[in-house]
Amino acid sequence: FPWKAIKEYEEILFQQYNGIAKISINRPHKHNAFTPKTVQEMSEAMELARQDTTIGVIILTGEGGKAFCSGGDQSVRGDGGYVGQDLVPRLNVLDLQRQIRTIPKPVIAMVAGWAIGGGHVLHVVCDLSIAADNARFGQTGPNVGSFDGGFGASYLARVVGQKKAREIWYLCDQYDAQEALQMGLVNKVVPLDQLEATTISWCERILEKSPIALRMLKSSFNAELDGQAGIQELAGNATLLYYLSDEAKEGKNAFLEKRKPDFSKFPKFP
Ligand code: 1HA
Repeated sequence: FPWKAIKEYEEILFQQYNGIAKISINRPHKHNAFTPKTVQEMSEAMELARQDTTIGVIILTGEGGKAFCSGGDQSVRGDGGYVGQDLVPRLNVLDLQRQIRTIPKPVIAMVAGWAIGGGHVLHVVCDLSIAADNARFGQTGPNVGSFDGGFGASYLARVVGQKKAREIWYLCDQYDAQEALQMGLVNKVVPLDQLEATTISWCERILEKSPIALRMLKSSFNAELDGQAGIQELAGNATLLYYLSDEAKEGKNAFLEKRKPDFSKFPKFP
């Protein structure tokens, strides 16, 4: 596919093709483990994809075909988090997880090879996951001295159920693509050489749909789980729709024209 670079980064690729943005971790020598810089670059790319009104869907993936992401780079793990060039320890992947969930466009994880640890959680929080037949899924926290008790626990349990989520974390087993499909952890499994074509075809089908309907649905799925923050998202979309109406425009116009608003012609729906 003729991907075009949107912006150059050091640890990720950020490209677009026909309304699809692709954010790809580019550290295949480490199975695409992330550093604070990788995450900071992904965060910026996600925000650019959000602001770009020509982008309707985002693919999250890893380069090389052997790994989606193997979690935090353990070689830069310091006291209190993962350490970058500024020597400050960070757990900034948690902010990226929230961005993935709140961006009002579908995010699809395109998983080849390892999706492990904090890398597994990244695919879990995506709207959809498409796996190659070589994909392997699992958490490692209790083996390597870590845990993700946020979306990594509670949202995983919403996806695969409490028993399975506890098994995944307590045993730290690795699951193949078919097992992942069976437990509802991924939407589809395809041969590795068809992974990108299938993912793009899903993106193209999504891009044919009503963007506001998709936006409302994403915030509706979130609202049920995310409490006040989830309701804020859903309500923000209600405000967006209201602003598009003549009724709301009457209020704004009256203010600017320094007159009393006349809402009398608008129906009081039953
Ligand atoms: O839990 C959190 C967080 C929780 C709360 C808030 C923030 C969080 C942020 C992050 C995380 C975490 O991600 S903790 C979990 C960290 N990740 C792991 O424990 C996975 C470590 N990797 C592995 O277990 C294995 O590499 C593997 C099962 C994915 C693949 O095994 P394989 O095929 O035998 O490959 P391997 O030889 O191990 O890896 C290839 C190269 O990649 C190795 O480098 P080399 O010896 O060739 O120089 C290996 O060291 C490197 N590598 C792989 N994963 C990581 C890594 N290097 C650093 N960090 C890694 N995560």
